[in-house]
Amino acid sequence: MTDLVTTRIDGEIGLLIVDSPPVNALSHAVRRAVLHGFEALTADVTVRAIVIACAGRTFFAGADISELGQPEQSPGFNELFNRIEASEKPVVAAIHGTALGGGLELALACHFRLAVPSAKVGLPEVHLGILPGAGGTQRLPRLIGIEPALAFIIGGRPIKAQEALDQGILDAIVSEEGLQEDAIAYARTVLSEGSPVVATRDRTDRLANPDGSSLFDDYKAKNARSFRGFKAPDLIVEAVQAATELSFDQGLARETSLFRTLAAGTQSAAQRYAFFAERDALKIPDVPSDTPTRPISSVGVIGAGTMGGGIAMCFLSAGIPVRLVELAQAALDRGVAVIRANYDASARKGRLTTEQVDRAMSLLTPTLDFDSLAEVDLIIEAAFESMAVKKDIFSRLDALAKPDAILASNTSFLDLDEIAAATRRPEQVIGLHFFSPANVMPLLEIVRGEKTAIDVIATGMQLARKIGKKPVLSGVCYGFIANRLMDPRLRQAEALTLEGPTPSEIDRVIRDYGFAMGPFQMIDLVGLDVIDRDSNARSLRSDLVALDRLGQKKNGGFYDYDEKRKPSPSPVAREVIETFARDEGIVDRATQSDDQILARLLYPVVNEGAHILEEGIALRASDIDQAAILGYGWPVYTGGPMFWAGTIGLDRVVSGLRELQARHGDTFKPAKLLEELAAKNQGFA
Ligand code: 3H9
Repeated sequence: MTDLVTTRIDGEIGLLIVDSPPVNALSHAVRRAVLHGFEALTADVTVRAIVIACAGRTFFAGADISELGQPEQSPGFNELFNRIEASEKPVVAAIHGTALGGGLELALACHFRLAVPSAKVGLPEVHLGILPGAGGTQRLPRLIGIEPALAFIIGGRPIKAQEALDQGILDAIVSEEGLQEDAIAYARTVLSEGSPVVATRDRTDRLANPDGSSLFDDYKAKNARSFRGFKAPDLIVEAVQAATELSFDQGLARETSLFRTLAAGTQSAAQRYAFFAERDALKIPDVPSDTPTRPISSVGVIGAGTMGGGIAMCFLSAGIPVRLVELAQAALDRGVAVIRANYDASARKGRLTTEQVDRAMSLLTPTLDFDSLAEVDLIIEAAFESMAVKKDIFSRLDALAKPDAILASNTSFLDLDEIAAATRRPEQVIGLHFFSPANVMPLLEIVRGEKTAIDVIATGMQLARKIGKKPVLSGVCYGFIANRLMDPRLRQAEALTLEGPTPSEIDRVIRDYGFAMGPFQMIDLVGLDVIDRDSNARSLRSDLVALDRLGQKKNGGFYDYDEKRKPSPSPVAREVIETFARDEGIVDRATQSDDQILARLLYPVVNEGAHILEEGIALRASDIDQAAILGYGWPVYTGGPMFWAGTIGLDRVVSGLRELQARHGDTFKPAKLLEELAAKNQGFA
């Protein structure tokens, strides 16, 4: 009928097939084509039931995200879905791939839902800062009940077909290969058996709620911690509550109004931006997506410490055998024991089965034999952060590794090109920079050296996804993207506390902004001796370390800790801060407003991001935002530092930096790029 929709008639059954690559998003054009095709089948008197299916890799992946936030064009989602639901001819949704967001909402408006065993269904809108705005919050509770619907919509996690069948979202699972034929046969059976056609909107049997509004208040209170900062979850609860208190049409209107509030807000704009940023990060202009990659079927990890062990776990969990190399048996045993303990903890929490743990552990070969690395496809060095140590390791690797092996360093700060120069194959050297704890944090910086070969970069990007990480490409500089970007926040936090605001005040402001913890909490957690250990200059941290205050692990750091690791302000740390301030000649200590604290800590981050961008270390501003969100837990609903700066206005950031420059010197001098964009009234995007 059109390029987007074709219809076919098979006896009494009309089949409507949508084909809008890559993921059949329900753009305005697709909705119009679906409505058109649907009306044609409805008007055909020979057709007694209708099957809706999609071609290509998946059922509808939801609304076209790039159209959200704009006025909805006709036909609107509800107009189309209500039309489908009101059909007198039974309508069957035939699902393969993923039915997500508006895609699942379309299926909920159909009278029957079938899926292949490998299919998944979900309402992931919450991850885009919105709520299901096409009937999902009204129809789903009618199908599966209130609390399951709340958990499903607020969790946003797609579930497998079998689970969806058990919950009552699906009516049947059909064969993997014959979806459309099976759906047609199902529709025939519906007709021949005269199965009742019940519109989801008319169902009320699962809506009983003896607890009234307290169920919803309790739900909000119970989840307040995980909802913290996000606007969508509370409004999702309100929309589902409306399903229990209002008629279907009134509930739908309430859902639309809440949806529009969220879709027009900054949080959703930021989260939609983050969705595309994650995908853009995979695109490297001179590394086309069809660049051949090297097979990686075995990995060597040098160093069984916290980083090395975490890195090894990433590969073991993905089913890739790992040789873990250490210098001494005791360190090796300790490393293996920690890996085992981490896996056992996951099993206890029900995240892994014991079989999965056993399988992962069976892929681990701990060894003191450095030469055994000669057999593996990829070697990742996670040794002590010292250039001499790393160069020695890489020259030894050069002598023994397979000719086509990839040699990677997990260095956080050191010059990858200098490390690569210790080998005769710098084109095979790459940085794979994991974030601690490596088995948990989603970011993997793929560091591209001056000579790193294209296929080695492509392999790194692909491998990252294979082990469940989100890669961001970085050029070589001190700290690469994420650490370099966030370093100014750390420095300014320490400088600021000398001027008056306490560590607890500063941490609170940063938490209020949306981070899970403030910079001082982070230093205490990581260990005061770990950060900046190469620097010999006197600092607040070195003064605390001199008192053997190493953080949470020993004697407290900026905070004191009780036996349950609960922090409290530390009189000793206060004394150290005051003494240091006096020695630095800072006498005028005073409180500052939250806005001043925020500007002091975060504007320099934006400025550093601008430098990273203008130096070409990051390919695009959104890569920097991804690195901050995924590596440092920068609140995703702000979009990351660069996007956030655009939302508050780059001119405001520039004038804030200029004020700080006037008071504290050129550390705060605005980057040229930042000034230029601010002058043009543009954002980084
Ligand atoms: C919604 O439905 C709102 C409604 O409740 C109410 C409305 C009133 N739109 O991820 P991939 C692009 S909100 C536009 O690499 P995969 C993506 O950018 C929506 N574009 O593939 C990429 O482009 P490129 C709720 C989309 O196989 C390409 O497609 N739905 C959309 O790894 C391939 O994507 C969701 O949140 C979209 N909806 O994963 C689902 N989806 O190649 C979002 C994808 O240029 N989508 N693109 O970079 C996904 O989760 C995954 O894409 C999916 C496929 C699992 C479908």
